[in-house]
Amino acid sequence: MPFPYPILSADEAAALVQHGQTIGFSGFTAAGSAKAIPKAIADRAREEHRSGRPFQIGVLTGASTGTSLDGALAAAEAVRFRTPYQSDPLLRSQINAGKVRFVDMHLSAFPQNVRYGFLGPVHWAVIEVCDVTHGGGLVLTTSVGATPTFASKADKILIELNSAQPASLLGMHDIFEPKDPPARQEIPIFAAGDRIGSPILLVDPKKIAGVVLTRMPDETSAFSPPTPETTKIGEHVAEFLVGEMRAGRIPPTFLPLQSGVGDIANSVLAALGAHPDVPPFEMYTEVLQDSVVPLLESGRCTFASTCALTLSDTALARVNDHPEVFHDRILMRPQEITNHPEVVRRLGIVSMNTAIEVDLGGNVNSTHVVGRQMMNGIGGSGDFTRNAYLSIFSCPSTAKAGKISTIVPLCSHMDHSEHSVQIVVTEQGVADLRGRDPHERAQLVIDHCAHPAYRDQLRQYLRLVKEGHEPQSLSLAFAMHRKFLTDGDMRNIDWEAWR
Ligand code: 0RQ
Repeated sequence: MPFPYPILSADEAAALVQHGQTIGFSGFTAAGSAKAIPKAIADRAREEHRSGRPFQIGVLTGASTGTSLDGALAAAEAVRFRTPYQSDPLLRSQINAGKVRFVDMHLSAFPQNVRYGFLGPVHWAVIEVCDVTHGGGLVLTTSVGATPTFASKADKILIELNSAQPASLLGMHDIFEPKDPPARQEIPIFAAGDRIGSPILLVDPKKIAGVVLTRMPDETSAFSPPTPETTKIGEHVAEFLVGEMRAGRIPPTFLPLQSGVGDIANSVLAALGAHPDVPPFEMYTEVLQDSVVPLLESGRCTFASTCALTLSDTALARVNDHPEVFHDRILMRPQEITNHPEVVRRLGIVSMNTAIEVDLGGNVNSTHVVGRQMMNGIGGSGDFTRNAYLSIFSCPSTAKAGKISTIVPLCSHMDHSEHSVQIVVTEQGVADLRGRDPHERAQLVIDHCAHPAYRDQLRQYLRLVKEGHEPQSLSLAFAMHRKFLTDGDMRNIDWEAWR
């Protein structure tokens, strides 16, 4: 039977896209991101700009992407609007310079916000697949993200059929899109491994405008080797969870784990896997990173439900080369399902995410440096934190060679409030804030988590703000941030001078 869809070059596909349109691209982190068509759209934008014509698009994705997507489009100044999450350095600088409108959104809510029409029309879905059938069946690659929603909402679909992604990924996806209110029903996941949907994404074949043949590996960046700080944080988290199990607050069979993205998250999982008293565990998470691959092989991690395989080339090759080990132990689902508040609460997930700064009340800033400069976005951290059985945030106690304390009187931007954050961990130790009032919380955060170079000045602050339910001073709460902006260093503050 002849191939049922027009085969296009990436340039021909890009030529179909018009200035001002909104495109939903596949991808959740660099895993499964569209690659060839966004690069060609970037080239097209450059051409248009050279001819004096405007050309910019709205970019929707599952989460962050690879360099061929956000990086290439940003370099061509082709992004008008971006949501829900990004981590590309150039795009970040354009967002912070006010050149790109960026909306930071909870990842679980993003697909329904698209379906509800809150973000306007979606003109195109650009989807990477490892196989496509005559009847519009798509086998997605290394992530699911928001692709099912883009495919159902978009006017037209362009496909990248990527032969670098093996067709053996078939069977690792669990595609399920909830109905919208008032027809919404429960999401019937009662254990991390419950399969509720289809291994194939079915789209209307009439919407497929063309297929671009590619051979491009995912652009996942390598992890840095663990540092003494990240190792210590990992050990603290593992010890804390073992203590919870011994105290009977975590069942002996353990609870499913969610872990954020980055080097700290990678170290925490490695430490949990290595701890002799942590029993084999499941993951119900949104990103599967390298450290989980050996744990799945050894049986320390018995199942991983995820939205993406955010793996280095070598780790991904291990998964692809050994389907007999991995295929029954991994399911990739849409972000709406991996991060769904209902499921997170029901399964009793232990959530572990990373903070930029934490304040004395236990509020967390995950997104904005000194309250103004966007880093990446809230991602899925809020979906898990607000609904977890136990919500843990970790970070090194200082940043920028000690000039910044990540423990501050009041966060300069608030993503996760004291009502959701339960445990704070730095390389210094663990502050368990459960059942503690604001004054007790402040003391615990300083004593257990602040760096020794900052403890005394934070204690001085507490002595200045004894009154009230919240130990805060409206005139001094941001004095450490203000000192950093003036002197480039938060250390050795003279509180009276900053009133
Ligand atoms: O800067 O890169 O210039 O060295 O921030 O910090 O310590 O390397 O940590 O890479 O894990 O990122 C919160 C940003 C942490 C990330 C955040 C500087 C620091 C460094 C990175 P350099 P680290 P990580 C699942 C869950 C939100 C989304 C989320 C994140 C850089 O984890 O985006 O959790 N989280 N999603 O020097 C100034 C401070 C700082 C600071 C750190 N207080 N002030 N700079 N830095 N603290 C995933 C998804 O949702 C897809």
